[in-house]
Amino acid sequence: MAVCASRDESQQKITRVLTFRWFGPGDPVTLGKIRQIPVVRGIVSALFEIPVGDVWSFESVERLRDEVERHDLRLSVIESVPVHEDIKLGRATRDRYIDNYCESISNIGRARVPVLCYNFMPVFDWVRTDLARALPDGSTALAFEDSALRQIDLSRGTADLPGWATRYSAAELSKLIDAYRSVDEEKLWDNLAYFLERVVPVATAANVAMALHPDDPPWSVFGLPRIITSGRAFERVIGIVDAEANGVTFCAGSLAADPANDLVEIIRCVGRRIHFAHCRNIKRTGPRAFQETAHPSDSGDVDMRGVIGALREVGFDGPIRSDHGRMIWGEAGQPGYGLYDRALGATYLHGLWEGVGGD
Ligand code: DNO
Repeated sequence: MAVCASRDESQQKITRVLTFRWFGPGDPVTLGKIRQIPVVRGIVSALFEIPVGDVWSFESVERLRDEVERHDLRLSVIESVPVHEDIKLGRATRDRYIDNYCESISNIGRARVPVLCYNFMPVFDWVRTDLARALPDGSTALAFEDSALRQIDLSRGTADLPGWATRYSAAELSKLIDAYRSVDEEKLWDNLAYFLERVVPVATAANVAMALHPDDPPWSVFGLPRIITSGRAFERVIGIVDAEANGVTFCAGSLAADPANDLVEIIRCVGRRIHFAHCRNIKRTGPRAFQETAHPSDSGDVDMRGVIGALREVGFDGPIRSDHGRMIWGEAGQPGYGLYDRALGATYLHGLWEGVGGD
């Protein structure tokens, strides 16, 4: 890779902590249960009820933080404050939404939450074509196949789409997808740069580390542009605004879906601009096809020991979380976000970290 990130020692203080995603008071995986997982001390959460584009008030972030702290855990990461489509599309109305975003960042900083994870994927967040693929051991996992994605009929809106999608009606969705016809990859990069140039100084002042999540899967879906797909893309992001607060989320599973991505090399190159790590595993099952697996290296294509070793080597000291567990032991719940397999993943990741000499 051409340019490596400079190791700027003036990095703001983020503590390395093993974290767990919590979807708020309605999550059946309660804070009380999370507290019983050995080694997990941090929570990753968000205010899911706030409409995209609105300001997150200080009081609302503070309430979330206090609820987490009542369980003797700390709110380590906000994942995510979603970026309004008008910003990604570069519409004239974007400035208003960027101002709101800046205000949310300031409030998150004031509430002393050190990391903000976000993404810049047009229309859809992560996408899968199967939420319960049966694995040989009797568990189920999320899976993706490009050929199956092509069978999904978006003229029915997003109702049929498995995954993490904002619910759009058929009419809204077709208007939005049409609007992206004039936004190619370079235009999307321009719109990302416009956004970063405005939000990063605010994040720096608020002591919040911005952590851009890679696109999942890391290629175009439904003909929409996707740009955060590789180590090269990460380098380009951190070069847009050369400030410590402008960083990325290293998501092993998202990046590994493309066999061209060498995870260890990406970590070495991006270095201290990795502010947050999602450590999950996948197994590639064909071209543009994969299924998720248990976290250990021998379950899938991610060399998790190599990933953790490289994070340690570059001096990573941010939050880490296990991600997208399988459904095991008869657990029913939100696909990818049950308790058991993610908890197994967390203790495994902690063991690897200890094994490479981390504290
Ligand atoms: C999937 C997650 C993503 C992630 C967002 C970040 O489970 O990793 O939904 O939260 O893309 O904005």
